[in-house]
Amino acid sequence: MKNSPKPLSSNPHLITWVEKIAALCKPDAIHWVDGSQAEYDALCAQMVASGTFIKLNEKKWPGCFLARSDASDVARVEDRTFICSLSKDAAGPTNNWVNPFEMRKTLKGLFDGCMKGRTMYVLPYSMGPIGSPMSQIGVELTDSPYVVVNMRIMARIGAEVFKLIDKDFKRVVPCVHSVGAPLAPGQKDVVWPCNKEKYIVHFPETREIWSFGSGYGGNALLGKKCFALRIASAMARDEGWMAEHMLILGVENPKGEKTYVAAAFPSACGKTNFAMLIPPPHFQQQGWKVWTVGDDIAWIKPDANGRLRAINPEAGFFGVAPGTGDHTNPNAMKALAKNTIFTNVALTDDGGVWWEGMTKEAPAHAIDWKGNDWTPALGKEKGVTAAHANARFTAPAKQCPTIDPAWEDPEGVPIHAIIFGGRRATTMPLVFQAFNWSSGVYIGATMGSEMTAAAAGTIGKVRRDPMAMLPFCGYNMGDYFRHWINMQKGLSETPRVFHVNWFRKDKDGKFMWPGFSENMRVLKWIVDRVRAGGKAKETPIGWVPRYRDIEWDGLDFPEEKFDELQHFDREAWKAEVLGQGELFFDLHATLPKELIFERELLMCRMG
Ligand code: O2Y
Ligand code: MN
Repeated sequence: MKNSPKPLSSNPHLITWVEKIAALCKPDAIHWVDGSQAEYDALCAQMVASGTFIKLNEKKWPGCFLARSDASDVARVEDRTFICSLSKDAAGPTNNWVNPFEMRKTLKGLFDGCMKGRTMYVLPYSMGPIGSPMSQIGVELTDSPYVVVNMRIMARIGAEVFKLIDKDFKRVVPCVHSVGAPLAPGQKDVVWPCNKEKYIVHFPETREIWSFGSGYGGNALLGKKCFALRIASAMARDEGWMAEHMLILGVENPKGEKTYVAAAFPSACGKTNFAMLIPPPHFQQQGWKVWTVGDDIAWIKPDANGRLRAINPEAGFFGVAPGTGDHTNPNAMKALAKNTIFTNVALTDDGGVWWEGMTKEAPAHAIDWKGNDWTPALGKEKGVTAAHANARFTAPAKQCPTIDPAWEDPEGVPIHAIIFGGRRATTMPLVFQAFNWSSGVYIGATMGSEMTAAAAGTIGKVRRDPMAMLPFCGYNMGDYFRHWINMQKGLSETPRVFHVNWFRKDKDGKFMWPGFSENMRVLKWIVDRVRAGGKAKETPIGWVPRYRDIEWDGLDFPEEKFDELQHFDREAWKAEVLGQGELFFDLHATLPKELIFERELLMCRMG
């Protein structure tokens, strides 16, 4: 090896493991990541020189870079994501399972020599604030400098994490990542190395992650979906906490009291927008504020008094750019205005970035995410988008104007309410509250969104995505539901559970609810229910607000329209409950009986 510097850790287990993986992957050099600004700047400069990064106009986009991925490497690859538990039943029918012994053989072949011609970075990271009792540590060995700089935004990395590993010998989740593109001597690298074969592999029992072939997002930034959800969900089940695909926000009322809410939505439901909600002017004048703790993942644990507290294990936002603009999410726009890495957005003629939905008017000319000339006419006439639909910004969370002062509190924030949501054109009212914890778990377990396009005959069919965790649960979904049921048993205070749907349509196919800032009205009702004994009406599906229970000042929303939006349609609900049974059928072997009873109770209440 050309370059094997002195390790930045004295932990003999870590050093031996790094040597073992280096012997397998055969990198040209090893770089122990210290996490400093100087190191970050040097890696960014190196990627500008190699063509992976384009430095943006420093005046308009200070500290920002653009990366364009290979056109075949643009999103998470669910069909190439594996849960390799010892038994197939432990992974359950909703995960891709491969026998771990077989998978280890496959990985050995794939990783043998896969880093030739490249540097292997030893990247230590903490998910959660350094030193928090709720945080967890991982070390990612990666041959991608793009991963290192993105991880520096998304997690706490570097020397201070090595210190923890050395001092406490805290258990570390080992993660090995390669883009799977070794270089022969003298071979010129490509701008975005990757491999058409991809493997995103999790071993929940030994708590290991191996990722091959992709340099993109959730496939490569292994602290995020792989660790903070798939591996952490298995750890959480064993240790009595919860790793959830949830945003966390705090609602401050005019008295200065804060109510924290964790919310799970499937993708394309405006999760980041909701996490950064700006209340309507009337609410602001009264003193209502919404604070952001996290936009994607929550680790939730009972404290010594039996109350649930949550941390955001991440330090940044890996947000979808298209659709994000000053008119939809000004807080996200401020968060990404500097020190941000953009991936697969368009490059404007003044050295800035643009994507569909950023501004009402498109620039007259740009370079699209594939590096081709783009004009609005191309968009209109040929449907060519300037940015990829899954284009991303990687932005530091601390730059968000509404970041909660307690977002890095090592003890986490108290969770008073849990919200589940979906994108449903019919059936689901704007908001309802579960009767109790187990009916709330049922609501989360049966949530889903209507499919909007894709395969013929699927439009309007509900894709069930329990707790928005279907692609992210590292074990059997039936056991996961049982864990949810069990979690309540040790609590002194149970968070209230709600379901929201911002997307119900009227008979003409128009959205009935304005959404965005106006969702504050729903949040206020939720806060009132949690804190101040807010009023509601009982229905077969749960507690619902009446018109007079919602704050309407500043919005012209007639009572008849609200009644239509909240309408409980018995026939539609009968079909809904039948549909809810389909997922339960697949999970029948492990489904907790509480959920079967909840379904029967719901059917009885509906008559
Ligand atoms: O496409 C990717 O690799 C990222 S997916 C993602 C990123 C940030 C937050 N959530 C998600 C998701 O798929 O839920
Ligand atoms: Mn997500």
